[in-house]
Amino acid sequence: MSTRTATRTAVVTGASSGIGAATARQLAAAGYHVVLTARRKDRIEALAGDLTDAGYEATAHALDVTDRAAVDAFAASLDRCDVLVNNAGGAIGAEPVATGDPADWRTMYEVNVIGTLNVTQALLPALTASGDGTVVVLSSTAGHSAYEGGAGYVAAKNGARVLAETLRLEIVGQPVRVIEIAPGMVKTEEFAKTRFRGDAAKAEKVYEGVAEPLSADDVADTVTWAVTRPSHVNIDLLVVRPRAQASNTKVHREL
Ligand code: 8X3
Repeated sequence: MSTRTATRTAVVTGASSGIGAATARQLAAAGYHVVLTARRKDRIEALAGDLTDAGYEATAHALDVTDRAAVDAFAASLDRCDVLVNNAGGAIGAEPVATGDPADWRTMYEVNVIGTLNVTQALLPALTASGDGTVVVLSSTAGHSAYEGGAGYVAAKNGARVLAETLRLEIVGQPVRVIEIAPGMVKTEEFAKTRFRGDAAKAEKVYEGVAEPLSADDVADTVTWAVTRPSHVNIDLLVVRPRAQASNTKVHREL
């Protein structure tokens, strides 16, 4: 049981599962007081409880990042914020441009871009006031190159990428780092299932024959590494893929 007393606070969005949950666990272990946010209150409360039982500092706050009033109220409730990990996001659908549903595109833009914008805007004053703040944007390799069937998600992740890149330009000189982590193929319990609207067989196909897709912990490890570099070191962009994936469209499958 750890007896450490955390002073620095890290907010993680989308902390109910996958990369967000793994990042919350790793940042807690790295000595941060983690504030877990997600829509699913039961999940983040359970994880915060586990972390507290393990001797770490963790609290849960139910939050929909697309609800600006709720985001503002959340920001006002925090005593401090040193690190913000914008992880909430995801893909819906894999239809080609010709047939993709505009409603899916809109939803993806809302959560991946506007959600990141909402939370970043709301917490930027606290991050700056900390004197040593860090904003992390979990984008995706999809934010760096297109692939067939990916356009809606690719467009949204490009939006998140550009938000990070632009913010870094705009706040240079202020004590806040802006880090983009762009993961490739990560096998989590929910990403592909959500994308394929609950179709487990389609979701499983994404990883078919791939020896070792990245795990949520592999990505959380890169987030934690980037965040825990000395304050003057800004990891602008970290792209991480499994060895079996050379590009979004070039994947080695042992079938
Ligand atoms: C997930 C990567 O290849 O499914 O962000 O778009 S991919």
